[in-house]
Amino acid sequence: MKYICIQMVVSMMMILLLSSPVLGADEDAYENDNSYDQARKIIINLETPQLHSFHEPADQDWIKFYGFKAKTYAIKAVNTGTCDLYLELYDADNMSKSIKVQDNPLDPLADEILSTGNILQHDGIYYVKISEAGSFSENCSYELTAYIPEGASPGDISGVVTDAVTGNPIGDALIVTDQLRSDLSHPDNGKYQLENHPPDSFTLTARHGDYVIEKDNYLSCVFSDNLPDNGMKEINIGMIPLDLSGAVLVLQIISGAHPNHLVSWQQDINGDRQIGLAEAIYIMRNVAQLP
Ligand SMILES: [Ca+2]
Ligand SMILES: [Ca+2]
Ligand SMILES: [Ca+2]
Repeated sequence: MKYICIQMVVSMMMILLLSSPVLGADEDAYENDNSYDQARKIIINLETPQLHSFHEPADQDWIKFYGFKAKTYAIKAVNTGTCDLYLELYDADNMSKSIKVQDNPLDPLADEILSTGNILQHDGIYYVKISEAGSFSENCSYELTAYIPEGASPGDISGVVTDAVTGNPIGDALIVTDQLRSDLSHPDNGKYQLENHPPDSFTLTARHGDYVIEKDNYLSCVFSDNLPDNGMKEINIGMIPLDLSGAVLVLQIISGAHPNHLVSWQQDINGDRQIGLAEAIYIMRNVAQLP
């Protein structure tokens, strides 16, 4: 009896399966996702694309992600069929109108990349609606990815910080750049390293002193330079001490008695791109503790 019951259940399941409506072959795995509240998440920076299609004229595909303010995201739809892809970005805070539309005006079959640029006004959920512009195409499929576009490859900036008078390494010199990278030079050898520094132009500042009472021991230096893509930049820094030896060094440089190739103009304090009387007077005032 038991055996017969099981057999009947199996037979009924077979009948149900065979009589179920067959899903359209081109309906993608993310259906139903025809409105924002049915949107599927997309994983940022995942290389494997989501495979989507438009299986009927009314099909819309919605995805969502959590975006950070001022961060740039790219939503890329690669056209693997024959439809005109149309992308719209929505902010969950106001779904009445899209905040950006992406649709190549020249080529209906173009891949579309919607970049958020700097339009994300706050941290939060953002939606992207992908639909077909124009009339329905039978063969409509596309591959979808979302990623944070990275610029050119970072590089490294490194060097040694020394005392321009004695040539001895200086430890604990503070090296910072306007790209928000920093290091303190090594006490033993004066070396500093800024790893994975963003490429292109940067401004590096070196200073040394008592960081608690904000008293400088050396003239601070400012270097502006360009870091090539994936490149390396060596910047060795000879710092001029804010004491009599530094004042004498500057006077020697002015008189030509000291090669100034070790001391770059980046330490100038009055912006004339050279080490001169202004710097000597500045140091002397410092030594004499004059305002
Ligand atoms: Ca779809
Ligand atoms: Ca859909
Ligand atoms: Ca298009």
